[in-house]
Amino acid sequence: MKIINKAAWNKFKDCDVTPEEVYHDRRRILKQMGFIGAGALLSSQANAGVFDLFSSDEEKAAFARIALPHSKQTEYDHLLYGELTPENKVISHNNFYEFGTSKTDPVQNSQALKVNPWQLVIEGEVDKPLTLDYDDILKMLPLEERIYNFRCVEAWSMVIPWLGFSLASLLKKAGVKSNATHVAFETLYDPDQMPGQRNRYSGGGINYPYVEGLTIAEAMTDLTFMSVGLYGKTLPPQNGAPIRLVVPWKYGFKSIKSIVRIRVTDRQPKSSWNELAPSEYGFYANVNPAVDHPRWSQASERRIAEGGLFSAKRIPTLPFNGYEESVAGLYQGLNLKRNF
Ligand SMILES: Nc1nc2c(c(=O)[nH]1)N[C@H]1C(S)=C(S)[C@@H](COP(=O)(O)O)O[C@H]1N2
Ligand SMILES: [Mo]
Repeated sequence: MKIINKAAWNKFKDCDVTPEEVYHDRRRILKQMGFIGAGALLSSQANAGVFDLFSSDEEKAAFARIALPHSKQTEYDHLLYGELTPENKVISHNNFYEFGTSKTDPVQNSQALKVNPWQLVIEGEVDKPLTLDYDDILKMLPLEERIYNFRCVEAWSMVIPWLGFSLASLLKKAGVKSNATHVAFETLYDPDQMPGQRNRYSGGGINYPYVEGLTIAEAMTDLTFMSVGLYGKTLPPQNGAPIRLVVPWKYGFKSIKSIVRIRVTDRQPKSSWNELAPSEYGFYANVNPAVDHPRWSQASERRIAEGGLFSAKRIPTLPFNGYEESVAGLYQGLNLKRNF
């Protein structure tokens, strides 16, 4: 990873080209910006100026995906099954009901989402409540790449190289009080930007904002990840920019996107899908091939690859999505059929 070269940036900014020339040559500039590894270390103001030169939302989104410096964390790699899902699939086949309920709605409707400036509040049963802005989110902790199996409750799956840091390392910055039992998460609520939040039908019946929760033991285990990027760059909006949760041993709906609030609490928080249909979606939502969804089997899954969903290969689903050795200990004595 190249670190931004300040001289190169100044040259680009102050050179003689007019905005029109820049505009017409924007594809080359996008490439050049990528080449110098721009973004992560630029001030958001400098970013905003260049951002305005790009006309379409797709171009803005392409520019907005900034390369992020990171190290690779391989501790869980031996638990992976299958190859990496191609990036174009990871960022075009999504569930993000705030932008519509079909798989292609999020990529189509989310490109103008304003992720910078952003505010993430960490509050509740903590010693030191925190308010993080966009730059804090990307820079306050060293970024790791972790490749995880990802399994949606709808029985499709991917293998995704995420960038981010453990939730535990973030919560330690705020200091978790000893009476804490759970952690609650909340997605941005902004119907002006999120068409799915404007009425009950466009957003799949969810009572927004989308909320999720974990037990404190789940939150503090190392596997639980806060993602700020994938495939080496910042998250695109459709995957939950600027920051989302990734809990790889649970069904995908637990991995809440575009988070604005993390509240450490002393009671079990609400979970949007559990509220909507408690007989179908539990609070724990651990991937479990032995407990079927009332309307379909969870014994196997379609692994998304090149080609359409229905050309995807069917593979068996593993207990805890393959992470049994890392997390089964969290549930000792718990009846996993009842607590699905
Ligand atoms: N705020 C919010 N978070 C969300 C969702 C959503 O609709 N809204 N969908 C969930 C579901 S069902 C899945 S499978 C994953 C999909 O993540 P991906 O699109 O990055 O693959 O996001 C989860 N997080
Ligand atoms: Mo999902």
